Amino acid sequence: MSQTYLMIKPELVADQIIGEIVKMLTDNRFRVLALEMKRLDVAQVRRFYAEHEGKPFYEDLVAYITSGPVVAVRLEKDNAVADLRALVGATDPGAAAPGTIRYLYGRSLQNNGVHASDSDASALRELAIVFGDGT
Ligand code: FUP
Repeated sequence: MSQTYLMIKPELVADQIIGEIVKMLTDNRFRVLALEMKRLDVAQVRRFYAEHEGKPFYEDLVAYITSGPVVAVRLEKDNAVADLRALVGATDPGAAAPGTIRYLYGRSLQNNGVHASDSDASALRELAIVFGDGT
């Protein structure tokens, strides 16, 4: 079993598209180990997206993710990272495969609905930033 991190971004939380996504996760045999609605602060989000620091979209991305509460989800499954990336779909919703979360609920490259960790190392790092080291 491995863990990964899914984050429902502010525009979907504002529109209350939460249950639909959690159902897709459990229907696909992910176990929800922790789930919390929270407002992330700027320092947390800057660390979270540190790999993108300096890119043209970075400041807008940080402002957007801190603009309202997110729903943070700690998930467990065999092959969790790759399976979640497949369920989430491509970064740009316009390129996401039909049936994926971003295809269904993403609106634009920036407002693409959800975040999913891209490696086991990223998952551990991101889970620690958002949840701390506990469960
Ligand atoms: P992903 O791993 O699919 O979340 O994608 P990236 O790490 O490449 O991008 C992180 C976030 O930056 C995306 F969710 C959306 C945002 N982004 C932009 O706003 N503009 C870009 O050109 C690329 C990414």
